[in-house]
Amino acid sequence: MNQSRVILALDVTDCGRAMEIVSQASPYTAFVKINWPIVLACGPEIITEISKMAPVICDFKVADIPNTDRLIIEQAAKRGAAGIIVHGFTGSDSMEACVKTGHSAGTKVFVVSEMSHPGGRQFTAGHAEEIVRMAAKYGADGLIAPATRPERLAEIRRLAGDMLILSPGVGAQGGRAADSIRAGADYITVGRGIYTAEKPAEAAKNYFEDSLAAYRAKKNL
Ligand code: OMP
Repeated sequence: MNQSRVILALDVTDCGRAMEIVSQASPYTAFVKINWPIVLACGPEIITEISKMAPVICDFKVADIPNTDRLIIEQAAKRGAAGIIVHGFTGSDSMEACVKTGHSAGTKVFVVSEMSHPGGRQFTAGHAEEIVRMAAKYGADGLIAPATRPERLAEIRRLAGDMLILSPGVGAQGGRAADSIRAGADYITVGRGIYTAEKPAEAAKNYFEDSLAAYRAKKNL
């Protein structure tokens, strides 16, 4: 992995174009995050294909009973996922199953705390603190917290201790790279801001530079 603080959200359904963007942007990205659109368009082999070029986070927002969570995470890990994103609202037994399965399969587990879109205020915001505490209790590797609300991101950071924070909402949703890192994110997640840009590599480089400068300043590096 390089020193990048950028996660590329590859929500692209043209498989050839997706691989092109990964190869152009990979010098500037720490992880490639894939979600259902690309998996449904290109098949689950895409997890393995992209893993050859960059570590892949499977953003499957796993949210089920413990047994189903376990089966999903095992399959993603088998395909090469370095990380998986799960929901926390499913409760402690599901959380425990996700973390246990992920760790025994060698996959990091990231838990959604508060979502970045306006609707994220409606239900997730009111339970984010409880979800953060539960994720910490069961040993999750990190959290997802909104770049669109730096004040909420800062509050989640305060409760998160050493857990990683991955922060979506930079670019198309209005969040800013440096603000998110300063508020407490370890990584920013950027989709449309990179893959719809005329020059994705250039866009990725800009996010790379802004986030890394803010990260170094925050860590006194
Ligand atoms: P853009 O809005 O195009 O930059 O994409 C953001 C990416 O982050 C998408 O893949 C979303 O599914 C994901 N995301 C959010 O936007 N908000 C959240 O609260 C959580 C996620 C996520 O889990 O990554």
